[in-house]
Amino acid sequence: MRAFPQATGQLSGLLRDIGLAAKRVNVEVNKAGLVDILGDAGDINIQDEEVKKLDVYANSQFVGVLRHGISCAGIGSEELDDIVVFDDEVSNNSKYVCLFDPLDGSSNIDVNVSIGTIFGIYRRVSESGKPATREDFLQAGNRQVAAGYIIYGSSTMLVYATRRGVNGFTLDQSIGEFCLSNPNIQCPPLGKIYSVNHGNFFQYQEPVKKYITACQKKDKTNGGPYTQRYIGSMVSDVHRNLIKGGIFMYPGTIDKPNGKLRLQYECNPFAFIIEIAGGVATDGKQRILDIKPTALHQRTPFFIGSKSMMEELDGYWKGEA
Ligand code: P6P
Repeated sequence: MRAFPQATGQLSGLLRDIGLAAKRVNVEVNKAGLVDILGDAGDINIQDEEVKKLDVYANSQFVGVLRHGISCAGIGSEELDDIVVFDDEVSNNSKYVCLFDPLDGSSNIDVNVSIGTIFGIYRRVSESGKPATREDFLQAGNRQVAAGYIIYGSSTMLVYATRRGVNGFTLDQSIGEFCLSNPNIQCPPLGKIYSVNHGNFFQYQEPVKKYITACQKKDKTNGGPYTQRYIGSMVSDVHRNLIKGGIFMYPGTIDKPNGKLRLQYECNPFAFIIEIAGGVATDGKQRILDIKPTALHQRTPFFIGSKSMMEELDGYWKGEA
């Protein structure tokens, strides 16, 4: 705030609201299994996936804090079919909208694998003083003003990026506050970890298969050997690669040419973060952040990570390697 005395404080307020919801979700995630919050809520969400109770709880927490804050005019959520416009006088005068996946990797809840929340924040393009509109939520990722994630793991971390940098905060449970633990995170330009679901290998396009095979053949003479790590929880896989260096891939397949991951609230936030940290994110052909969304829940093939590894992959896409 000192650096920007003209700032209204709305973005800081929005991030504080997200931190509050994250602390509440963290309490439930930490005791999942002890209370009847595990298992399926019985519903099927728009992704045609069984909705687990923790998903529903997490979604309600993020919608609730953002609706009652002063900084957000509306939200788009992986759990909700359509956008939610907070049509009240305070919200209609708020500067931002937020897109989020309230609990990504929820299929891992029952087996105690780390899961996470992913969010992206945009300055609204619709007229202030009036309700947010659909185009507020269909902006290209390069219009984000901030993006981040919370990882509910061995410790709970909030990592977020603005154009000034990427910073990580670890939840100190004894005081209930996120404390700066990872200032100015930079993604190492060289990595030795590649993350991909090998079960789909024979469904991937040739450039992807060639790159994966090249990863397997790395040794001490050409920057390897590489390690394959795939947790199956995107927040965990991308967070590890952000800190240690590496590449995460969720390519399109014969069955799902656009892959599985969602552009607006999974890929765009991570693409924003990784680029601010010095890495690269594409759909195989173009920057993720340059894609103009046409639908709230659209999917995209997703490749993200260390600059040098992404450049090597790009060589295969271009047919040069
Ligand atoms: P697959 C979790 O369900 C998720 O959306 C991401 O967090 C994760 O990276 C991906 O799906 C894993 O999908 O098809 O490899 O199991």
